[in-house]
Amino acid sequence: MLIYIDGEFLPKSEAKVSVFDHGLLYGDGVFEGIRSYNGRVFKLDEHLERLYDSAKSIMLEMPISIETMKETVLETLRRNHLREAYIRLIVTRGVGDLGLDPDKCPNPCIIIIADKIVLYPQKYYEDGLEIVTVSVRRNYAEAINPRIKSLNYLNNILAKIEGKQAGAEEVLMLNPEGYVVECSGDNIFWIKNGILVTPPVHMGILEGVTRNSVIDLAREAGIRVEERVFTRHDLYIADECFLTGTAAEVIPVVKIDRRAIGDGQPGKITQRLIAAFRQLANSTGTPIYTTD
Ligand code: PXG
Repeated sequence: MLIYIDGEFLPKSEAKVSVFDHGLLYGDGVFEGIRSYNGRVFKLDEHLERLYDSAKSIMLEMPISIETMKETVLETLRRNHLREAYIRLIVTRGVGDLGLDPDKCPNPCIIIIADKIVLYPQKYYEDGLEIVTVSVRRNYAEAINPRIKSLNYLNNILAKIEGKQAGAEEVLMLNPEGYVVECSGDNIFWIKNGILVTPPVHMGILEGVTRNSVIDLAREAGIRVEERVFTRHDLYIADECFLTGTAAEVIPVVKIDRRAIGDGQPGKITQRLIAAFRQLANSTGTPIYTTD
């Protein structure tokens, strides 16, 4: 495996960062999780735009242009001969001293890891997931804004730990006001009387690339989509529920806090959107190899 790190492609054993890197010392940096299907990178421009927006928000000046970054991501995939991949793009504040001051870190560090994708078990898509609400709240937008895909994921990790202790693969997170926002690494949608609902981004969520694709696909299919505030009660009485994320794609939820959603089976609209998303992911994207 060859990993891109600060202008070089290095074998895994040699791809290392300094212990003085503020990404390690403070979680000071931003990242993206991107996927390629069948030799094409899915929604690469959207992921890069979110990365550069996250960097701008934390006042991290990107050392290379978005175009160069795009080409470097593609080159990393080529060097690893990958067609179906998971790409982790990381930009840290870089090396500084032991203090917090980001101004002491003149050179951000760019890392691109491209690996084979580990797929979720097929049974999750067929049977659906059971999720539970955790006590850990999603961050206040005024603290670490969830719209920033920052290297500081402790909030989500604490939620994940709590979920695993309850035997759940994914967890439902509320914002500080108690409204449903998202899961530890996925966005949430539900359907009632044919209307698809998901929280608006200002509620304190990551604006998922998969989320946005599913909203577009649903609208194209003539499904009404509403981005609005809702509570757990709305979820409990929903007809269908599903999660979206780069790794998960679209995954049905059949039980929330021990309550069966609808008839306790993956819903019809959910199944249509799973198929529509797979079709989109397998037929679009930036070609990695020019012969494609
Ligand atoms: N919400 C959060 C908090 C996320 O971290 C998503 C939603 C979905 O966004 P995309 O753009 O992927 O549709 C994410 C992203 C993992 C893992 O290993 C998952 C994410 C990030 C990092 C690791 O499960 N999900």
